[in-house]
Amino acid sequence: MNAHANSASAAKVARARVTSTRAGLASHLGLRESLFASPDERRLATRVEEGLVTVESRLAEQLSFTDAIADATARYLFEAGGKRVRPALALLTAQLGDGNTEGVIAAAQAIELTHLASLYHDDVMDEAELRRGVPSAHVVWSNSVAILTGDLLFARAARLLAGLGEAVSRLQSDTFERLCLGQLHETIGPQPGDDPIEHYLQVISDKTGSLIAAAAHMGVLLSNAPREFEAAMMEYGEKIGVAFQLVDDVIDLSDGDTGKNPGTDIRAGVVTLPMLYLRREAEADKDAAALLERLLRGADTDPDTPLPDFDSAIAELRDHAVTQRVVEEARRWAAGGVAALSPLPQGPVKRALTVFAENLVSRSA
Ligand code: GRG
Repeated sequence: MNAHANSASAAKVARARVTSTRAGLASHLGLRESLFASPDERRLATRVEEGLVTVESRLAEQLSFTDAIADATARYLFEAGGKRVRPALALLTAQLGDGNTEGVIAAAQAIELTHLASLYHDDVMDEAELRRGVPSAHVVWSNSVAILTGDLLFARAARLLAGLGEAVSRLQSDTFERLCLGQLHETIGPQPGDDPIEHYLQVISDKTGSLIAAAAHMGVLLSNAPREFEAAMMEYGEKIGVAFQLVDDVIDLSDGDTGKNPGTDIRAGVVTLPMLYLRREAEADKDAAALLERLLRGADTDPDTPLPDFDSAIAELRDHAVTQRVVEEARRWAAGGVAALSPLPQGPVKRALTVFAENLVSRSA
């Protein structure tokens, strides 16, 4: 493909993504429906949406490595979808300061590229078949290609942040370190003496909370917002990030629009909080022990082989009290995030962040 055709195609993709990003902002953050009633709130929504449009088209331009293979592999998951939650959050918190500055736009791209890079790597390690409703990159190409694509994306994220100051580059490195540590601790599992549930919560704080916290923090850092909001944004992002992951654990048990079968994570042997709670319950309750056994029989089996008993065990787990407890735990984390917003002035940003946290949890209802 020549350079002109390449950029025309990137622009077309960006336009399509912008449309779905707008829908994504409305549906995933739930902001349009539940928030933007007053003129202030509508102005805020417009600024965040304008920022998302810019981020989306710049990302499409960023995913060009003067190498047709690298372009194809790097664009693959970007074009497959994604909610763009992290850039939306960075743009939202930036409205506490000067709004969509060039630094904020660059950081929002870098955060999404870091997220994208981690998805390529994660799918290799989890041997995941699907991502964003399409076959995972390692299934289409190979493990090495997927890993190297993640590395390329991570390199591009670092370049976008170069020159934005020491605090920004330190935040990006610390976040990257936590992503890797979270993944490492998940891979090796709890060690003797570790509580498996505390271990899991630490893993998801590192794997998911850290990047969402960094997104919220970057928005404040790069918009010249008051410094005293920084710690609040980190705490808010971290806590809603944990809530977000816990909700994902519950969504894994449902028929939804993820393109995955219910219980895909459990079948792949991925640890989730409903399973950890069930394990704890199984120590004292024989019905829980029987359900756990049926679920474990399906774990690590070929995902293409039908397992009707595993499917019905997943349906039972979905309706089980342990899953309800995970939803309540997610609500507590989200409420902790909202409580962290106390230093922020009353206004549309604080209200949007509150609605965002609340809507995160209601995704599982
Ligand atoms: C190369 C940056 C890098 C990291 C290596 C693999 C790894 C270390 C860390 C794994 C981090 C990871 C994949 C955490 C899961 C985070 C998560 C909740 C993913 C799903 O996020 P959504 O729902 O996805 O926002 P979309 O597709 O909507 O963007």
